[in-house]
This record gives sequence, structure tokens and C-alpha cells, in this order.
Amino acid sequence: MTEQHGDAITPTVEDGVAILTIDNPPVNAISQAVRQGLMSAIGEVAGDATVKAVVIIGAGKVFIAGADVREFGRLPLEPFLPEVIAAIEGSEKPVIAAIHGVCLGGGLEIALGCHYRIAAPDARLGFPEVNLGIIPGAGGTQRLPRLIGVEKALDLVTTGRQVAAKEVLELGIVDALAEGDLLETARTFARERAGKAPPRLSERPVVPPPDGFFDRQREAITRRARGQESPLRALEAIQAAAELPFADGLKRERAIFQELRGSDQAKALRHVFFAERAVSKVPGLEDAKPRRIESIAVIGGGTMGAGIAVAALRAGLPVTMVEADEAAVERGRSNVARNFDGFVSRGRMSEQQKAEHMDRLSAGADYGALAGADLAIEAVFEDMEVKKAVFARLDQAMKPGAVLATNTSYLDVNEIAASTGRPADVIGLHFFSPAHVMRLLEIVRADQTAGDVVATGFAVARTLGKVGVLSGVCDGFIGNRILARTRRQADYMIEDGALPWEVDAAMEAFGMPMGPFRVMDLAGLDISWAARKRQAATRDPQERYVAIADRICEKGWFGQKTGRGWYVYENGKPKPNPEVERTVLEESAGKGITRRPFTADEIQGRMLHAMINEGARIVEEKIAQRPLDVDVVEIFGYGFPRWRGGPMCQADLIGLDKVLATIEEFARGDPAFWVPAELLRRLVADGKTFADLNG
Ligand code: T1G
Ligand code: NAD
Repeated sequence: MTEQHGDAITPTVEDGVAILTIDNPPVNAISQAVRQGLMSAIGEVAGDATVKAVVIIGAGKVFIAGADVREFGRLPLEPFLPEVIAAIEGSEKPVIAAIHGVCLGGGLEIALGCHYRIAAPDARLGFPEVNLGIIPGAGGTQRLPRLIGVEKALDLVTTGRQVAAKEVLELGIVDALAEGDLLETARTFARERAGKAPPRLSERPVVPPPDGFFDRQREAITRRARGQESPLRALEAIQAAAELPFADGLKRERAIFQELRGSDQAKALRHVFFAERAVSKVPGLEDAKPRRIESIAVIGGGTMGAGIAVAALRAGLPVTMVEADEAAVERGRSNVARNFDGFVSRGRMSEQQKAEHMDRLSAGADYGALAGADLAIEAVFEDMEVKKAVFARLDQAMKPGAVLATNTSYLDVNEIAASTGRPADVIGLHFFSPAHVMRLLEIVRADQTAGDVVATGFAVARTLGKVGVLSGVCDGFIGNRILARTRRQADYMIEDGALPWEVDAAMEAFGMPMGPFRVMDLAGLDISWAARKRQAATRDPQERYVAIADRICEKGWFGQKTGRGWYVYENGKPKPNPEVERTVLEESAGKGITRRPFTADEIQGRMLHAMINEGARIVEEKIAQRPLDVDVVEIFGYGFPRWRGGPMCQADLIGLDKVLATIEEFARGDPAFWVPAELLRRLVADGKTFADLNG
């Protein structure tokens, strides 16, 4: 039986066992060809008297990564996956899933349709559908509770978490782990089952959960999901499994799946799935080869330097830290240790692992120690003169070909580069605080940065487990430039009538983990106050300036670290600061502003449109490569809800003509702030979307 089934399945029969190998690189996604291939192969083995049992296995590195995400936007083609799985489960000959690598979504549903499951030690199973805005659509929510119980099934399906082989066995999802060769183990297992009646999950009863289980879970999930629909809909499907016969539960699941597939949230989450993978593909740099980075130097061991050092040490790289003097060296070292302690206390690292990481850190005040380093990341004070002095010393100390990076937030990377004798080797690597936690890394290409240095930036991001996004040089790069713009809008709103906690509540309801004023309190109000004082001399006197934050800082209130800022902190909990309310009212009155109420809708609308408009300018100026790069920055660096797809994706979902009309409407009240981006006007005129620019 060697004939080909679709492009993707290669069946072979040996010693009574048919092996169906799914071969659809790179991840064996379940394309139409795979579905068709499986369907005909199952039909064929049914009619082949020499076949006594069947093994389904994946070629390459994985079993099956799930349905083909690229097919989601299109009309589904037959055969549909539930039918294929029904055919597998209905087989009179036992079918065994032999699982290695990932087995996700539809892949796990196929495995649950099989009568037995065997996993290799590297297997990872899960239902990531909720992360794509959908739920399993081919029986996963109905079969899993029948296998491992409602409670455990609900956890897996509503969180989308992936489970490693050992836990999979403990949960009872697989029948055995393969110690040696997976295919051989599965084949032996199959022969032992040949001729016996295959057990089918669809025929098993569901053990009902304790009273009130679904109500309690619904509440907990609603809180956790922050506006995302799919986890709650997944609960609904699991509840159907507990309350309805299998066939009816299956129908209910399919209906929810189909309803969600075309939803805005699913579109947004699909966009993010592909955007996350597209950011590292930089047009024009396809052939650039990254330089080898085997050791990293970090200059400055403060908040950022210590976080960057931890990220590098955890990735297995040796780190040399250089600080200003011996006392600062000790502080730097203990900052690094403290970050590791955070992992240890949360049970995410052992004391032993911490000690091993600390052993690979050397810290001192001597730049001579940097001669062997492949990459230096500077994270000293945000002051051009200090940075230039550091780069002059790096220029002397580092070997030829080493990469010199700055973690500056706002300073001009071109000016820093020009202060060295090797501007082509200089780049910005802008980490986000805390640098050992936040996933975003802005890779800032200056005018003379070499292509292979940019490629090295992306390679470093990957090594550190971060998402790298390319940015050009401008004030604040992509993320902080948008942040500055939206903060200004927030300031205007509180001076015009909103209160800081109303703005925060509205943005939290939008899906942000924290509103802008709470974020400021967390970061400390003193740093931006110092920056505003520095900028005072050069500020355009025509520009509207809101001095409320200055008034708060003048009282010595710098946010959480002083126990008071926009909020008052008692036992770490924020309560609106009544003095702030008084200050806000006084400032409005002082400017003769008649305060007016702002609804949550208006607050969200103003903040979002400020983001979209600035994002459009950033794309127009080619600071960001594409709109999707802006989306990824906002999601991974600023907590923009993933299920909204980022501000540019939101704009497309709203409709660019409506977005432009709203900005023009806002402009009637404040023409200086709300100048529509040229790019936005052009796209509307041409009937195009931001997605059209994503390529
Ligand atoms: N469909 C199509 N392409 C996919 C894909 C998928 N499911 N998964 C990965 N790719 C592409 C990806 O775009 C990239 O392409 C390449 O494979 C390598 O991926 C009915 C409805 C599998 C763990 O959500 O989690 O089943 O960029 O760079 O780090 O109920 O990809 O090279 O052109 O990420 O080794 C559920 C999503 C679908 C799995 C591999 N499945 N994928 O990670 O490589 S819904 C998922 C992943 C479903 C059923 C429902 C990861 C990975 P390119 P990569 P990686
Ligand atoms: P920090 O004040 O916590 O740390 C700066 C460290 O640099 C201090 O430990 C200081 O001793 C050291 N230093 C000063 N001069 C030095 C020199 N000549 N040689 C060696 N070390 C020297 O500051 P931070 O918050 O870590 O910020 C560092 C940089 O990172 C700044 O450019 C900042 O803009 C940027 N950044 C900060 C954040 C943030 O949220 N804190 C986020 C992204 C980027």
C-alpha cells in the first residue's frame, strides 16, 4: 500500500500494522490535503484485511501543530476535521497516536480521536485555541473531559497552556511514554491491541463536577480574561460536555467555534500570531548574517543593567558588568542577585541555579575587562555627555568587530554612534523594565548601523527569549513616542474634566493591565519631572502645557516609592489621592477651564485614536517598517490587549474612514493636537487598510 493520499500522508504496512505518517512541513499543520489524506487512508486500512492496527505519527520535529492557521480566513474545504476524527474513532481496528514534539489544537483532537496515545519524552500537548480567539472545533472540549475529568480539562482548554510529557502522563492523557524509539514502541503497542475492540472516548460518560463548579470558574475566568471572549466560550463548551449527550455537545462546540472564528477578536489574535513571527523578517536584510555573540558586557548595574544581565545569564551567556566605582560594582552585583531571588521565591529557579548564574557574572570598574566581549550594552544614566564618555572608553576597550549597543530611552543614537570611531558597529537595544521579564526589545538602527549588526540585534533578542522589533531613530523610538503622545492626551482630559482614576478605570476596562496614571506611580514621577524641567527652556510657548504632575512632584510625592502620587498607597493598595483631586480642580480653574464629564467610551476613544494617529506617523516616517511592528511593540512592551491586535489592527477593525472622521471630530475641539497623519488620509482616499502595508 504505497499509493499517495493527498500530498501529505505516506501510509506503509508492516507486520499487520499500518503507519500513517503526516508529512506537511514545517509543523504538520492540518491542511485540507492532510485531512483528505487521513480520511482516505483510514478508509483504505478498513478494507485491507492484512491491517490489524494503525499508528498515526508525524514526520519531522513535531506530531501536529494544529489546524492550518492560514486557512482560517478562507472558506473551509471538505473534509472537515470533525468528520475525519469521527472516521478515525469509528475504525474497528485500533488506532494509536505516536506523539513527539508539539501536539496542539486539532493535532490533540486527532490524538483524542485515536484509541490510544503514546508520547515521546519531548512531547508537548495543549489546546492553544483560546489564544487565537477560538475554541477547539473538532471534539476536543467533548472528548478531553471524558478522558481526564471536567476540572482538569477546563484548566487546559481555557488557559491554552502547553503540558510537557511527564505531566501529560500524570493527567492520563496518554497511555504510556516511549522510553526508546517512538515508532517502534507504538508498533509493539499496536500489535498487542490488534484484534481487540477499540475503546472510544465518545462512548464514555462524563463524571459531573461538584455543585457550583462552573459558576465559580466563570467568575474567575471573567476576571482573568479582561474582556477576552474565548476562555469563557471554552467554559461553555466544557459545560455542554458535562450536561449534554456527546453528539449534542459536539454540535454546541462546533457552533461556538464557528461563531468565534469570524469574530474581531479572532481576527486580531491571528494577526498577532503572524505579526509576532513577521517582525524579525526585515525587508532588505534577508541575507545579513548575524555576528557571533558568545559573551556580553553590560555597562551600568542599575535597574536596567541588572535586568539585562539577568536576561543574558539566564540565556546561558557569560556577562561582564562594568560600573563607575567599587561601591557601585557591589550595588550592581546585589541588584542582579535580587532579581534572581525574585525567581527563586516564586519557585521558578533553585538556589543552585541562581549560584550557577551568579558564577558566570564578573563585575568590576575596569573597562580593560571588556577586551574579549562580543557585545556591550550600555545602560548608564540617561545623559548624553555621560553616554559619550562611556562610548569613548568602549571604543578603546572593545575588540574590532564587537557590537556596541545603547539602551537609551530617548537620546539620539546617531549622535552616540558618531562619537565613536566605528559608527557602523553601534546600535540601540532598547529593553523594557523589568528587563529580565518584559518580552519586547526595540532594535534601533542608526543611519550608519551595518546590516549584520541589525541582524545581530535580532539574534540577541532570540537568544534572550525576547521579541525584537526594528525601529528608526526618533524621540522615544516607536513605543515611548506613542506613550508620550497618549500621556499628553490623558493630561488634557484630566485638566478638561476627567479624574486620573476615571482615566485608569476606562483604560483597564479597555483591557490594559494598568491605567496610565497607575503606571506613572509605579515607574516614579521624579524621572519625567526632571526631564520636563530640562525641556522647559526649549518648549514651544504656544503648546498647551499641563502642570498637574509638576504640582504633585513639588509636594515630594513620586508615586509608589514615596507611598503617594496620583494614588495613596496603604498596604500596597492604591486609593485615589484626595489632594490630587483638589490640585486637578485648582489647575483647571486657574486656566479658566469649565470642567465637563468624560465617559469611559470617550476616554478610550481619545487614547486609542491618539495611539493610532501617532502610529500612522511613525509608519509614514519609516521609523517602523510596517503597521504590524507598531502593534507588536504596543502588545509586548506596553500591555495593549493582545486580543485587540494592537492599535493599528484596531484601526482596521473599526474602519479607517471612521477613524479619520473621529480624529477630525476631535480636531474641532483641539486642532493643534489632532492633526490627522498624512498616511491615514491617503489610505482612506485609496480605500486601503493598514494590513495592506503589512505585506
Ligand atoms: N498553521 C499554519 N502555520 C503554522 C502553524 C499553524 N497552526 N503553526 C506554525 N506555523 C508556521 C509559522 O507561521 C512559521 O512559519 C512556521 O510554522 C514555524 O513556526 C480545529 C481550530 C508549532 C510551537 O495555535 O505554537 O487547531 O514564519 O516560527 O518556534 O480545534 O508555531 O516560517 O513562514 O512558530 O518552532 C492551534 C501555533 C490551531 C499552534 C512551532 N495551533 N503554532 O514553534 O516555530 S487552531 C496553534 C505554534 C486548531 C482545531 C483548532 C508554534 C509551534 P514561517 P514558528 P517554533
Ligand atoms: P539607573 O540609575 O538605575 O542605573 C544607571 C547606572 O549606571 C548606575 O548604577 C550608575 O552607577 C551607572 N553608571 C553611571 N555612569 C557610569 C559609567 N560612566 N560607567 C559605568 N556605570 C555608570 O538607571 P536605569 O533606570 O537603569 O537606566 C539606565 C538607562 O536605561 C538609561 O539610559 C535609561 O533611559 C534607560 N532605560 C530605562 C528604563 C527604565 O524604565 N528605568 C527603561 C528603558 C531604558
